[in-house]
Amino acid sequence: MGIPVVEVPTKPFAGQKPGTSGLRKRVPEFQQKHYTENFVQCILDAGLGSKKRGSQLVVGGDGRFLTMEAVNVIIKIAAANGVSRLIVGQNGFLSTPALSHLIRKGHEGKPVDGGVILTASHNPGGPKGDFGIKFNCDNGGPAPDHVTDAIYTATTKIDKYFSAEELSCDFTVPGRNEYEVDKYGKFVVDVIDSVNDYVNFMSTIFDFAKIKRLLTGELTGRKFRVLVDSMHGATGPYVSTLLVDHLGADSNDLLRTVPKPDFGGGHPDPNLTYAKTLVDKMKGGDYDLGAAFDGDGDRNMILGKESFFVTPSDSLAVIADNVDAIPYFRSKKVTGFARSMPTAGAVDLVAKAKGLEVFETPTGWKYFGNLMDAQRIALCGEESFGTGSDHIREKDGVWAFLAWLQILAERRESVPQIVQAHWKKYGRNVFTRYDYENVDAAGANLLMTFLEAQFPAFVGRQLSANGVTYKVAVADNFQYKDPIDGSVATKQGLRLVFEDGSRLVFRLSGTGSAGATIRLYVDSYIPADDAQRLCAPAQDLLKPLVLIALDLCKMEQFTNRTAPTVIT
Ligand code: VG1
Ligand code: CO
Repeated sequence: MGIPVVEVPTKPFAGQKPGTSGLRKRVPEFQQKHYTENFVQCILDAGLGSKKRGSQLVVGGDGRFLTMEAVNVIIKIAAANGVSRLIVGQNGFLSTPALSHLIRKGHEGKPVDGGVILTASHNPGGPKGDFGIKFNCDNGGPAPDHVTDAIYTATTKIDKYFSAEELSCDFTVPGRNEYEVDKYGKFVVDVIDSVNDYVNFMSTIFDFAKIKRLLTGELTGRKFRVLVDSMHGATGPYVSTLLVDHLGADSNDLLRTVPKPDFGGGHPDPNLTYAKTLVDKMKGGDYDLGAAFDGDGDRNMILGKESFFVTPSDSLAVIADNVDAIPYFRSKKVTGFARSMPTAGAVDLVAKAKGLEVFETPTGWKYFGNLMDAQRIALCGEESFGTGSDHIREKDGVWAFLAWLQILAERRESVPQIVQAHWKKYGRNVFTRYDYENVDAAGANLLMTFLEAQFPAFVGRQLSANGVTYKVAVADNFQYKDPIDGSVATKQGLRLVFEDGSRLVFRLSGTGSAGATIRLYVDSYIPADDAQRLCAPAQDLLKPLVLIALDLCKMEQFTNRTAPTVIT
């Protein structure tokens, strides 16, 4: 007699619709009876389909509040649905990039069919914070729209889930756990070390010896100091092992490396607002490179000496321009790059110069997956502090930081020198994003409708502020046709493209858990030969387009907000 499979009657919950990156809600919502169970059952049914029985899945997350409970639910439901094996990070802990890698790597010679990631990424955690569940497919990437749509449809119809209620698994200790489950037979939970595989993988992508020589001073005769802020999120253990054990950095230069269920009360979002501690410490000038990462470890912020801020759009373009510095890229054919639509167009200019393809995709990493699988792109990024390559199918904060270290070891120039040289070569895409968080959803929708209605009349119009004039070349609601499978994503953001390549984008967030968030993206292009303005403060250069944008959308009238919640 094995562990019994129990059929539990349930009812659908409204709103279990995955957004830009999984289902994200406040913790109390997930704590409702059957809420998490329902969603997990739907992931297994609709996400795996006919592959469900006998499948192998990786499970883990950023360690936020509710992680342990959710892992327990997943183990019991997986066992009762005929899943054959779960590979679970110790304590349910895995960064998003590490999890993506584990899916792709396979397990003991057998392919892995997908993974469940427990995170709300950069959203705050704790009993009143956010929790999230995301399904990734067998390529290691976030499920594409047709899969998340199917999961959502299942959540609207569910009337029962299956659970091996009596199964109890201690996933705080690495090792194999075997069970006999009624109906399905053997069920295995392999609890694995959360850090080793990822660290080993990084050592095959980068030249650790050379990075170590940079950090210790052997390369240049001067110690190169880094300052890293893990914001009590998932990257702490990875960064400690990599930097201290492998690359010779000083452990005192690693901040907030202990993962906490509530991120120490902070907002684990690596930008100039929420990673202020790092920004302030970098201002002193003692450190050459600073980096911060988000809750689940897929985002990164890069700072140079004295807090010189590298915009994520520039970071992507600089890495693209220097792919040859990174052993992984040298060992393969780099065929193209991609960026999400709101991301500034800096990488496009690099692709053009190198004669490579460049793709513009909707917001969200899931849209890069097909392009990577088809080997059309090797590197991609988003303005929202996401950078990554086809080594996995998620963005990867620690990877981006190591990429910068490798480039710095190769070029032996400072971060500002490298970025400014880049502008002098390609021109500069000055970028900012204004977020209006938690605004009234009706007002936000009205703003978008109001703006879109005017679009047909915009083309050819000249818009001016502070003595600068921009002429509208394109005004549309962005639509993307995936060149690999032909699927179409519509209504991905309102976009105004100007004749000089500058752009304005208006979009509603798909990751919030309450109200609506309006994002305004501003990308202002300064040509390389405009020596006077090229290296001027970003704020000054962006001012005219920001004023134009706020006026066009009547931000204050529709939202009652005179200023954004966050500027990045
Ligand atoms: C935001 C970002 C988007 C990113 C997504 C997930 O989405 O804008 O670029 O892919 O978060 O990032 P939205 O819909 O709120 O604008 V993470 O680090 O939360 O997995
Ligand atoms: Co994240």
